[in-house]
Amino acid sequence: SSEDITEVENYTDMKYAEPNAEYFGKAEGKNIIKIHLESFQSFLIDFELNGEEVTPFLNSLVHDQSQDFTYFDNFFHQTEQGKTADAELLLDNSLYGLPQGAAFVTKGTNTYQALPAILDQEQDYTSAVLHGDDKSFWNRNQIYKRFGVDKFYDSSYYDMSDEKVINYGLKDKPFFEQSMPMLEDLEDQDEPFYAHMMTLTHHYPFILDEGEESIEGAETGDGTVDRYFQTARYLDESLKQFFGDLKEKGLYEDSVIMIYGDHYGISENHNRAMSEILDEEITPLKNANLQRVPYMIRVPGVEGQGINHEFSSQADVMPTMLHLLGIDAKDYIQFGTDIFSDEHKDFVPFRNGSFMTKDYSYVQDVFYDNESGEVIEEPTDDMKELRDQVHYELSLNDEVLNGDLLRFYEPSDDWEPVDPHDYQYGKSSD
Ligand code: GP9
Ligand code: MN
Repeated sequence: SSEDITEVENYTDMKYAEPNAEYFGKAEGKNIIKIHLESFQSFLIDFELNGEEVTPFLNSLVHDQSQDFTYFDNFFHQTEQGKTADAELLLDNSLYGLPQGAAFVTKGTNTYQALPAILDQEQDYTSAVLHGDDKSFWNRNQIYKRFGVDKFYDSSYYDMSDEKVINYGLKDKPFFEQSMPMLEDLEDQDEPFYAHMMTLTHHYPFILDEGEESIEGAETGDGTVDRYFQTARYLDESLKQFFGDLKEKGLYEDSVIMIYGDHYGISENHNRAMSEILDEEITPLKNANLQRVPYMIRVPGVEGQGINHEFSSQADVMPTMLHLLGIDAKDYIQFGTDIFSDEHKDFVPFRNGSFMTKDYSYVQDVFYDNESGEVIEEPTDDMKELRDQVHYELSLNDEVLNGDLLRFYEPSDDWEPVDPHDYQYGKSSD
């Protein structure tokens, strides 16, 4: 009911972080290219296998200051069973997924006030998702219409010949290559665009066609872990090619480029091989630490910070983007806070109620000291309060999704509820 949404609003108002004047509005009117790194965990950054970097291109974005990227090395995914779909929900809505199942599927007809719709209403952006899989996967074709995604370039727009496809869909190299004309079409319009590019090849079980590996795999004997590095390199090479193409077509310099990892690729079933790779035991605390995924952003005209160590997470992306565009996040229901704000809330809730801070972590009902890795036998009142707050936050989130509460929320007087009938996707008619 509207009373329930008021309780949520009171909480998100309390958590809200004021914009940082140095960043507020700096991306206004710029094209935004958001790149999804499938199953990419941050331990890959700077990781060397057999004395060689696995992801030299991404590493260069992190370390070459002249590229003006800011890389968040303590950024975490917060996904559950909805995997990619949960990450999408988090990034465009600052809402968590559900403890079970995928909200994309079970809450596909809810009311949302998502980033694509806000950018359209506030600044006339055209939004697009580009992905080499069928539009029905994860129920995207239904929920995107509630997010206000204007164009959905799914597999029906791409050349999906056998040699270009592996595993779930189009290989990343042909995906980026074939996406260029679509980006140019978006560029040709009068409005700025927000394009979401979703890669696919670096996905379990991490397979490539023969001759497409550029590096040897690892040698733990666990095929999943061993191949993980080879598909990561393939993804890295596809990005290098894509950046080259963007620059060539004049789409790079003046665009916001944002890169994020959606969720882990190596599950706890592979702890033995991972302990060999990392040369340390994979304890529950270590496993929580491995849930880091990359978040990198470049805003034209804004100096990159290099590596930023702020503890942050996927829920923070939407308020960060809004503030960069000069739109106050305060009007919207969001559980994350602006990463660049001095008031950014630097605790990271996981979907299962565990959470991390820069000093300590709460994993499977146990508090740990981050530095020593030791159990904190007697947590302070502050620690227990934060644990309770995280649980409260997650329960409010679930009320929003289960009660479809955004139906009762009006972000502003001139907000127009998104009408799914305004959107039609897919080249093939249905
Ligand atoms: C499929 C792709 C994979 O389209 O997004 O989803 P995942 O299995 O990672 O959730
Ligand atoms: Mn995924």
